[in-house]
Amino acid sequence: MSAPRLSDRTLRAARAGVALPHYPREAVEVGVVHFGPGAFHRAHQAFYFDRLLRSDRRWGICAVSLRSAAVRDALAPQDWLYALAELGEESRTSVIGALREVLVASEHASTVFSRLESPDTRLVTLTVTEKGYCLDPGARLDRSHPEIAHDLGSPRSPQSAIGWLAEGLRRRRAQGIAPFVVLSCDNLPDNGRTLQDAMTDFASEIDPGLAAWIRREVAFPRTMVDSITPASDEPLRRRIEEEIGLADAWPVQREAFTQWVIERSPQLPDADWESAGITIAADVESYDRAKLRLVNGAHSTLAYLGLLRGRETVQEAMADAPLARFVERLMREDIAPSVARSSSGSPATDAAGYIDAILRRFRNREMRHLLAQIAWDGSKKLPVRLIATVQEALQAGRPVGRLAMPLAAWMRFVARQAQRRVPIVDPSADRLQRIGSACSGEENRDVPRFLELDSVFPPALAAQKPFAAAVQAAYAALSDPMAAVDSDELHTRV
Ligand code: CS2
Repeated sequence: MSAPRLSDRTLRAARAGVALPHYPREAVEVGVVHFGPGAFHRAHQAFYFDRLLRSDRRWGICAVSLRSAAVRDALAPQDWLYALAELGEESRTSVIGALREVLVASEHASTVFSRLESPDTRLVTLTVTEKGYCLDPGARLDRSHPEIAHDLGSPRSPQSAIGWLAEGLRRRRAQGIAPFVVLSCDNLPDNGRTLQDAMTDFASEIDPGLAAWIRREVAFPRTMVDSITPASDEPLRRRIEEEIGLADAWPVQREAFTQWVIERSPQLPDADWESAGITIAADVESYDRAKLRLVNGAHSTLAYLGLLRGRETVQEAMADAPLARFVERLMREDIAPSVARSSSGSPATDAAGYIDAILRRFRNREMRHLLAQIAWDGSKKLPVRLIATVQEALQAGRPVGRLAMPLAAWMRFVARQAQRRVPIVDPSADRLQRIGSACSGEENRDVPRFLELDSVFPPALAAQKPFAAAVQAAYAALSDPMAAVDSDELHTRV
């Protein structure tokens, strides 16, 4: 017989050893509206709000999914409860109670608006992935993006996260309600400013007064979020059912390590953020630079090179000794010099120690993190994770041969997917499919086609001969991916 379903009613029957919400859930108020209730939000921000709720009941979450009903349908019968497995040397499982509701925006627009308008809503947080910001290559709003074009035409019935935020803010302003604080929790450099720019670009098209008000009154503190969150799978569901003795349709898992840094801002509501484990810092820049370039840059490198070398998970890629050595050298010799030094106690002050910790995290044996998950959306991830580092290296006169390897590996990966007719998960999938299908394996024909993608490679970079030559050399070497990462000569040549 299968276990009873997790819910407020059955929670008391959970097995001993599982951490349960230590607060009366019925007293929890909604103080946060969150866009994008995927696994990362539920494993990360919701975990921190769950901790805050132990002593402050204002921080319940109304989670909004723009279109998909999957999370809502899985969690509704569970009173929005779900299990979080933290995986490491000492794994632990807890039940998170911070979600108060999950709304599907396209079905319940008026409820979403009433949450956005409520003075109790003090924070709006977002995890909508890089592509959810609808940005152009210059990191400004892409007005030709179909959802943005729709929302500019019908701003009262939005489809994009930007459109929802703008309409929520417009309504608050019209009613004289102070704005909420907006926290972007996606892996974008200067995510707060980037979102604020996109919001003002949007608002200036529909109402310049609103745009000026957003600039002046709405705080968009910068954040850095970090915790490796493999997608939920059937073994996790089974494991959780066994551990807690209750069935959970959609538990989540992440590594035990987790970090959330939020920029200090006078508008940030008063709360005991630090006791929940959140770091409030004046300088988030050095944190997010180090995190995006080292954690995410190395992750994408492992993904593309690992997949070409027949590996399936991060753990397998790290057990592939030449590949692990390559990634370590890339981090220490090529990326670390571009990670700003700071006096604020951020990880950047100790790049070597930070890298040691990342390598340990990648080797976490309790996790099964698919390289294919990291490989998604490469056209949006590479500019932030690796290309910015390449540009700085070239400016500083450092070699870029090693940094060119993951870029060339991405090209080979795209070509392989296209030629095997495996769908490419990427907002530029159609274009990548066309380029990939036309690839012949010859570096001087294939690489220039990819370098023409100006949303990935800034034209001024693509035009630099040493850069194009380094990518071509790496691409040629990757005709034999097993030998490629061992060839040292390649990596030092510019
Ligand atoms: C990963 C990230 O899927 C990916 O692209 O690189 O999700 C990574 O696990 C997190 O940013 C770690 O904080």
